[in-house]
Amino acid sequence: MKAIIFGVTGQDGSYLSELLLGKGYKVAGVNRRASTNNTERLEHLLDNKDFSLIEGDVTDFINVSSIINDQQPDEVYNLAAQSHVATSFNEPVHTWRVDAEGPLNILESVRRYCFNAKFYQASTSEMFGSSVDADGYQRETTVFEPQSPYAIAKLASHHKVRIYREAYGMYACSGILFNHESERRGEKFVSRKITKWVAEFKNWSEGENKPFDAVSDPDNIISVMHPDRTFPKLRLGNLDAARDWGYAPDYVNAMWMMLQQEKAEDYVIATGTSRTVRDFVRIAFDFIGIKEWEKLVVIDPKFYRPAEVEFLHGDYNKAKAEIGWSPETPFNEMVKRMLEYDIEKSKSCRQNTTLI
Ligand code: NAP
Ligand code: G4F
Repeated sequence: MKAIIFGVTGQDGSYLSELLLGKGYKVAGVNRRASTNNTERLEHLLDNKDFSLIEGDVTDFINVSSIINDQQPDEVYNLAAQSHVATSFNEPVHTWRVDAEGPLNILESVRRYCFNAKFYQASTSEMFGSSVDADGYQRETTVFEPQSPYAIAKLASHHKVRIYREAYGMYACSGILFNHESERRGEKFVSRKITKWVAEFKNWSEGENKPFDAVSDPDNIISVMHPDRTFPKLRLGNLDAARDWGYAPDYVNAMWMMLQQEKAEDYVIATGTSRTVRDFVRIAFDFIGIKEWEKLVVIDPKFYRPAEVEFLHGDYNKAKAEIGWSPETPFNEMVKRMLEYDIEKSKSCRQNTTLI
């Protein structure tokens, strides 16, 4: 079997590559040219004889259609996106090109040049926006009320996938994935921003022999032993937003399972548990033994969004019943893994900095 992954350099692209290679697939990943190395998450796969990288950009139809035509894949996974919701308010046109036109370029290329390939699109719980069913869940039948340029572009693609399935008879489906995080999550998403900060703070405060004063300076934490040494507080936006957070490796498994069915269908992939950003912060601080975390956090209006999705809570019963998927990794275990990874990473960065 041969798969193409658009968005291979991202969090999900790296886990999906591992999963498919483990199942004996040949994997071709499409990555954009960049002025710096963007294959950090894939370093351990670059020598695998069944793994290859092809330069490409989903906004370029000629490029995308040549890749599909040359490769003749059995499965196509589109994970490529401008995936940061806050950024989409600053770059709505770019977000539309990548997140709405990009999937159309791939769908149309598959239809013309490789009709029997199965296609997976990365749809998102952001499409629900402010909509929730009376029982407090979002599911496949919930009305969509997108609240951001990102969600609108993703919703356009979601409908296009349905049209290519219903009108042209292609095997095309969307996973409506709720938030999923990991040690490989981008550092500007709130989960990783928190675990990275908590890890760096732990290492700093231990280096300072623990005592610190977080009250006398509104923006910084001060070392009591060396008052000239400070550490910036964690700056966050809306702590009341609630998300249904799962673990990314569990979620890429669902993508693959969706393409192994007789008939293409869309599925919600979630954990069924919703927590606030405040809960995430509290649990992360708890792991390093800090209860009074409020003193270490600054609420910064810069991180509030012009329009917010306040509450996400997914019902994954259709996926459980029809494709046999359920989440496996508990929330606290996920936060622990992210923190342990960031603590080690921050230690090695400090050592390298000292060496330089
Ligand atoms: P991510 O880490 O931001 O990865 C996005 C990938 O898309 C990166 O490889 C990026 O390449 C690539 N990309 C961006 N613009 C491109 C372009 N013009 N042409 C080709 N590739 C391009 O996102 P993720 O967390 O892995 O998420 C994967 C997909 O699932 C995305 O479509 C996202 O919108 C969707 N999704 C994610 C979540 C979640 O919680 N993680 C939930 C629901 C849906 P560079 O490395 O060069 O930037
Ligand atoms: O981590 P976030 O940036 O993720 P968001 O906006 O929920 O989007 C992620 O999940 C979507 C699925 O629902 C994906 F489609 C999308 O691609 C992406 O992966 O923000 C989560 C919440 C928001 O309510 C935000 O307002 O955290 C709040 N938040 C509070 N302070 C913050 C911050 N978000 C960020 N990024 N940074 C903050 O400082």
